Amino acid sequence: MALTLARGARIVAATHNPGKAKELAALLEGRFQVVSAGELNLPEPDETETTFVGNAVLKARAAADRSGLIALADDSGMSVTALGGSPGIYSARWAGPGKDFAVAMDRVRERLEETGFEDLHAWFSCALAVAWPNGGPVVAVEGRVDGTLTFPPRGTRGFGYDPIFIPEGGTQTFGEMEPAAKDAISHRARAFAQLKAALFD
Ligand code: ITT
Repeated sequence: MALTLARGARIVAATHNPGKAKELAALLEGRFQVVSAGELNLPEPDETETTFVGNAVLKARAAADRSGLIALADDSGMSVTALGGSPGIYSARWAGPGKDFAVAMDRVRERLEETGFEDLHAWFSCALAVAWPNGGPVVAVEGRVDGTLTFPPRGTRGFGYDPIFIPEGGTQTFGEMEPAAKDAISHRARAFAQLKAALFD
């Protein structure tokens, strides 16, 4: 039997990041009954894997087995070409324990300054994983959006590194764009489209 995620299913969104949770809720568009990891008091597992997909699977697996519900997890980040792909899977960690993204964005700027700002190309990646409880199956997909970095940061919308990232073909940063405009092209939306094609009835 094909694996499907039926309309109306009760699922847990396995994220503790409010910015992500908001975007995931918009993408899910009322299709499922979504409870958050916070509402269920689920612990945040250590992200010990070395890829976005690995960490998304780890988070979905942990939440599904803890909650007994189908779990959707997101592991994402921004990679900078001139920095050899950093911060990548360490994107959240560059903001430090206070989760201060002004600090993280400044760290990116400082590291780029050392390279003479010659190459400002960057991309966002998003891996989404759905895991069924009790050691059940897991499905993972990955989406990406390329763009250019700009300093100083611009815009107060979105979250994380959005104020320094201009998607390819655009002029505004993700931090300046309407949420719906970001949702139309983002790494998260692109991963989500694949999940939809693979699993939704
Ligand atoms: P959970 O693990 O609880 O979901 P987290 O914030 O720790 O939350 P990640 O380990 O996946 O999640 O870290 C991803 C980081 O990458 C996130 O904190 C953002 O700073 C950044 N990021 C991911 N998607 C982004 C987006 O759409 N816009 C801006 N920054 C983004």
